[in-house]
Amino acid sequence: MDPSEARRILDGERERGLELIAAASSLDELERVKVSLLGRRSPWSEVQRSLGAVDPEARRELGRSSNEVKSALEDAIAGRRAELEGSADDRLLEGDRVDVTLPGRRPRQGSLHPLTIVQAQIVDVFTRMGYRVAEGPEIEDEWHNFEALNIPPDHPARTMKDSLYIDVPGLLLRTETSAVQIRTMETEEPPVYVVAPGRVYRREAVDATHGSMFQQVEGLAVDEGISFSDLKGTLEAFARAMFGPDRRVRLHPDYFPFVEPGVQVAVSCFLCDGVGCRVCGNGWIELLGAGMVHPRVLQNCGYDAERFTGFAFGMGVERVAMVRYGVEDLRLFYEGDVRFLEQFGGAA
Ligand code: 2NL
Repeated sequence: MDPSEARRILDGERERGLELIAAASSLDELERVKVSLLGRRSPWSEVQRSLGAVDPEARRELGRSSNEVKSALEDAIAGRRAELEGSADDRLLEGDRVDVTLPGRRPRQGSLHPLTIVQAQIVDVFTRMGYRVAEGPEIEDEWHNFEALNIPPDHPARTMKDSLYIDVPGLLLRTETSAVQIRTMETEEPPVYVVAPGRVYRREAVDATHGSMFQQVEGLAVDEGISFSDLKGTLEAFARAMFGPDRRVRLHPDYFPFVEPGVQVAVSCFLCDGVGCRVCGNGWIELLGAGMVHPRVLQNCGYDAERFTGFAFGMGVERVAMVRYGVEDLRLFYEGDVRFLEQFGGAA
């Protein structure tokens, strides 16, 4: 190769090379540019290889120029690489950027279960009247669940058909929270004013208004001089606190082994005020059972039934909640469907 031809190539490669390097827009592209400028098949390598045939005087001159071109290109490549690496970092940082001034995402707010709300409201009405809350075991013995409550051994409620017994003889899942109140009377002297909220279990076919478990609030007042009118006044106060100040209470005779007399309690409908509507039918909503505590129950707990009298009542929390919220199928309370549950809001 003619030395002047070689010089022309070196000058051209330097100029072309610096342009290509500056224009490289990625590290990959820069690598390709480097190979095309200084690789084995590059014009610069060709000049390098031709040096051997050039006479010594010119070779020294040309060799120096060739090395200069090489280091100029290498410097430019190193400079551009540093730029490209820097902007790759910048892009990464930009992509990961967090705007700390954005408002946060609110976590979804939970709410109390409607039955929890209603149970608390029922219990509240009575604690404000001076009642205390009593709790007890869900697995009971036959004495507290039946015998003490004047439910004799041959009573149909005691059969396997109606109650849920467990493997241990004589023990069963409590069928009403009365058992808790029996325990209270066994351990405390009158006066006794307690409410017993809790789960109770029965062997029942599951349908829109029945399940094998439901929640109950029972109440018990035993003192000197407690009369049936105290029961009625208490139930009226309860109905008004739960369903509004204009509510009236209606009592029908009913039978429970643990009370005498026993009554079925209905409240005037809070939607139609007792006229009759789709919800109540005839203007009255049957809500609970109650009565004067049977003297034998008081005696079973060691109380002097000549001196003390009392009343008791029991209601299903599901029943109260269904009436209160107009829910027509009790199973909705147990399916855990958030679309149903979130309608009751109360984060009390
Ligand atoms: C209902 C009816 C009732 C009682 C529960 C009771 C408790 C004791 C003594 C006497 Cl310790 N009675 N409880 C009385 C009458 C009715 O419940 O329909 N419950 C869901």
